[in-house]
Amino acid sequence: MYTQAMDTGPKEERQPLRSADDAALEQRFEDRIEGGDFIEAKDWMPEHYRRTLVRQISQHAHSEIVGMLPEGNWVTRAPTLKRKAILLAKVQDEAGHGLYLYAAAETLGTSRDQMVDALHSGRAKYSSIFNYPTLSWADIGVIGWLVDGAAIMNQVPLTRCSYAPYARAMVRICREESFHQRQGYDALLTMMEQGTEGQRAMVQDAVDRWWWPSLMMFGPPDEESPNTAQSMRWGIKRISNDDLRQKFVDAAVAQAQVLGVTLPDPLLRWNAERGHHDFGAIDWAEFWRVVGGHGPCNKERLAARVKAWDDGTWVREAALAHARKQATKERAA
Ligand code: FAQ
Repeated sequence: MYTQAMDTGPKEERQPLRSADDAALEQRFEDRIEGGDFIEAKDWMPEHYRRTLVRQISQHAHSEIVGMLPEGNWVTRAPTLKRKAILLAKVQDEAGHGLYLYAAAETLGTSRDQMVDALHSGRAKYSSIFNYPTLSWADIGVIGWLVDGAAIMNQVPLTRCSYAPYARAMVRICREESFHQRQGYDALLTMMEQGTEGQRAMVQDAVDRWWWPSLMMFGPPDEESPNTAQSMRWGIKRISNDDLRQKFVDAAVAQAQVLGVTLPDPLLRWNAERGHHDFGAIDWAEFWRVVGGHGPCNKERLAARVKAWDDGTWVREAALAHARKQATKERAA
């Protein structure tokens, strides 16, 4: 089940009696944030800020790791050696992103084991998008174009997140994500420009299935997003869910035209007054169903992660035994 948030304590910030020292520390923290300063791991921070970061960063890390599964499914069936090599590199990059992010979250005092346990026991969330199946090779291109495209839109502002270790991890991740997006778009362009009628239909079918879930990646509408206001005050999130979603839609329209695919939304049209595209209603009931554990692949994804963790026990044990042996040797030398 995937119904619970990261178990990092009660949602409401408890209000213990604050000493004058605490109040001064908090004021100084707020002033630093207000002044655009970045917070480092050893700096004082309010407990709620710490918990919010652990929640977001660990969920982000889990998303990268679970996100390897839908694409990993196609590594053995990539159509050419070149596409296989690119896909392998991409999936490995996602593993690396997960590791940077777990490391960033660990600087906040939560261990990797605790985070992994929260994922495996269903207490932690991961992105809704990875609970959808990859039915054809075109899905791999569309994941690069739309899913990585949405991820970049959301993650570039995180390179300016007020928590410096997260911001630093995001700089590297965003560089790699931009390669991911371009490889997906390139694979689709090849199919659309050089492919058969059947391949073009396959691309359109994949776009039809992934478009709306990609819009959901940005999270609930601002007025229904419990975390946005505070996260923006703290400079964790720099742009709201709805504003990022709108930027993504605006960018995708032109890219779809170049590709020659139709975005599956009859209400999608340019609004000159707003200077943005209007778009149809998102099925938020579907989003919450998927987040609540009832998407097409939730059970399969979690089972795959738990199995990978269990199968890797001997590797972790061997690495620890090796490290102990090395330490003993060094002490003896
Ligand atoms: N799926 O109040 P908000 C990728 C939850 S990485 C599931 O708006 P917040 C790379 C949210 O956690 C993709 N749950 O929350 C890749 C909260 O629940 P909680 C992941 C979602 O945190 C590509 C509740 O709803 N990216 O794609 C989702 O302020 C290809 C209320 O929401 C990140 O994690 C969702 N889509 O804003 C890998 C980026 N949306 O925790 C492989 C960093 C919301 O209170 C292949 N994260 N929820 O119980 C963020 O920017 C934010 O956390 C948001 C959500 C924007 C995702």
